[in-house]
Amino acid sequence: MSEAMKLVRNELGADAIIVSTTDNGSNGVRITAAVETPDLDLDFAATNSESNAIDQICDALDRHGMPQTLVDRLLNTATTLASADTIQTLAGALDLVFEFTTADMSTDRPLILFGPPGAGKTSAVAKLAARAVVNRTPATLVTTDTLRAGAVQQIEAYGERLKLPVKTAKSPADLASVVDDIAPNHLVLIDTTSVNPYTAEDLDRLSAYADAVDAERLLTINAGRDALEAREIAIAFQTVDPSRLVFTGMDMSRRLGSLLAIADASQAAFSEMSHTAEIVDGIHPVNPVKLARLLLEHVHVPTTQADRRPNFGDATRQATSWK
Ligand SMILES: Nc1nc2c(ncn2[C@@H]2O[C@H](COP(=O)(O)OP(=O)(O)OP(=O)(O)O)[C@@H](O)[C@H]2O)c(=O)[nH]1
Ligand SMILES: [Mg+2]
Repeated sequence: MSEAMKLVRNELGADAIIVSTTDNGSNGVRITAAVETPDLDLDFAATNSESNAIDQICDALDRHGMPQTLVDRLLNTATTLASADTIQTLAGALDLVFEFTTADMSTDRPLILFGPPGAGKTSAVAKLAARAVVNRTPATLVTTDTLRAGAVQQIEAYGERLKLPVKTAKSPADLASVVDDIAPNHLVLIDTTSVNPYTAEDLDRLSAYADAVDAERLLTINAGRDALEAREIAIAFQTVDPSRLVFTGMDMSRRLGSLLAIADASQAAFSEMSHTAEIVDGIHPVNPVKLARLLLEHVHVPTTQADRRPNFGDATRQATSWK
């Protein structure tokens, strides 16, 4: 036995723990020993971090308030990714559950923005136009909003500041011919009259304009809505078949459940986010990591001014900014 013990110590070191011993009579003794290796310690720590990450994601999703079925889907997906990094785990789950595509700023197709009243449509058109100016892409603004008092003047003011042409279309047929007349190397950005999503007449009017041109359809909605209400709004807008989502007012909202509820119900891709009323550098593409950061960031209540602003790391702030 003492000889066998010496062999165990030589093989496994002084920290070896004897699990069992058996006397095999004339055949000698059998000793079963074990040792805790540093590798085993590391594995154990990683497992803890992974479940920590899932707990943090669970807390964050709860706090943002969103349909339970969606929370379950994200958590199930996050669990399969099994990473110790909370942001990466949530980003991975968001990437698998939702689609992310930035607004196509090539001049191939016009972009038409629509959404409920005051959602930030006209400002978003101007913000995308400002991006085109920075990228040196020629652009033309078109508005079909000839209904709201002052709407044409508002977009003309943006056009004047950005030194871009602004055109007005009074009917779907008019929109088709206005867009046809614009030089093909121009990015065409189309603003629309606001739509009450629960009014068939409003939705029909919007559809008629959207169908008049072959444009990328961007549903524009301000953040901070009740998630269930937002979901119903997205379902109502499905008749217009949006392909991308623009979220505005990100600076005025800490509960982001409505964003995920809208993306889930509309089946449209996360595309752009605006976190300021300023036009220049006022809109940014969304990707899974940015969205994950926002969802996790907003879990704590910010206490300083610096905390209040989401960190859009790749944003290059321009020298001039104006509303
Ligand atoms: N803080 C903040 N304000 C915003 C943002 N986007 C738009 N706004 C402000 O929201 C208000 C409404 O914006 P508009 O772009 O006129 O909204 P709209 O959807 O075109 O409005 P209607 O055409 O009347 O339906 C304006 O005062 C904008 O400056 C944003 O991301 N953050
Ligand atoms: Mg408007």
